[in-house]
Amino acid sequence: MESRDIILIGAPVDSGKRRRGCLMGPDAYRVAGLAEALTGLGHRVTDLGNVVPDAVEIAPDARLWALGETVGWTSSLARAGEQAAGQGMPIFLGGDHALSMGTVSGVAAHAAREGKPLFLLWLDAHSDYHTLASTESGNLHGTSVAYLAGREGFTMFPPMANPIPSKNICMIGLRSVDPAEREALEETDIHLVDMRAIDENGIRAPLAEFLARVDAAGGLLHVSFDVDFLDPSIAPAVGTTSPGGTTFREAHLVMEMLYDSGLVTSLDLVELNPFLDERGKTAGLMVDLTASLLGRRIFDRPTRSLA
Ligand code: Z70
Ligand code: MN
Ligand code: MN
Ligand code: MN
Repeated sequence: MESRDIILIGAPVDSGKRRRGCLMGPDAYRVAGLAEALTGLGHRVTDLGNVVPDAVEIAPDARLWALGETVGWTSSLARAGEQAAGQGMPIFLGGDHALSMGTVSGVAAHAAREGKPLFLLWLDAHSDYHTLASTESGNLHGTSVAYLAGREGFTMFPPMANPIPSKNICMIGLRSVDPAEREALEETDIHLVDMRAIDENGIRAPLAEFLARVDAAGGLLHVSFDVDFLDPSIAPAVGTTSPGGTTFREAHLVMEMLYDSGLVTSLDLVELNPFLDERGKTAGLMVDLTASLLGRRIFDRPTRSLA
């Protein structure tokens, strides 16, 4: 099995929405044994500790919650992400989903330097495709993909120097999309896999199709894994539960397929709120899923026939 250099980077971002607690996420992953699980699979693991946000001077905006803090995180995490992507496979321990504006823009800068296209797999109940103008909640964790895709109006943010083409983005697990997001998404080439599609056709085919495109393009692949991709019955540690999410089995299959593809070059683990967890259940599941993404398996396939 291929052994990788994995770099853990804590991103205790809690500014992307009003409900607090995601800042405890990085330590919950550490306590749940993420580094040990990955070392046990033969990987080399370095934990760089936690990033802090840059200090920025931005006037508060009554419509946008904690704008300055999120802008500060975006610039500090972009630097950390670009640097780590040059040294191994970064795993960003969130923190809420606003952190991806920084981590993915940093990884995108690295990909551009390598001359390779970056692909983005967004595993989430939500599309996080609001602009600063369209968000009704003012919660910036709901705007990350719009920023990364280069949508207009993020004027207070660091310019997105390497926007990700919409055809390189795939969202799986969708079940909570606001009307303004939906209208905008329908104008793009973003590959949209909602829960109905998963119910009707399974989760395997659309993921396999996306991975084949990444492979054919010789691309780098960033996976952004929101805890609410999972059904809240198995992953209760999220601020706003969204029923009807993916099952334990679907999620493990996704992770195993990602491992088999050999394409994943960086990963965000976001929206874990340990304050809302049940005896570490969600943190432990996220560690197990990350282990599946990095090679943990029941048997090597194909399974031998007993006949
Ligand atoms: C809604 C908004 C959101 C969680 C993302 C939801 C955004 N579209 N919520 N992740 N948990 O507020 O913009
Ligand atoms: Mn999200
Ligand atoms: Mn979400
Ligand atoms: Mn929200």
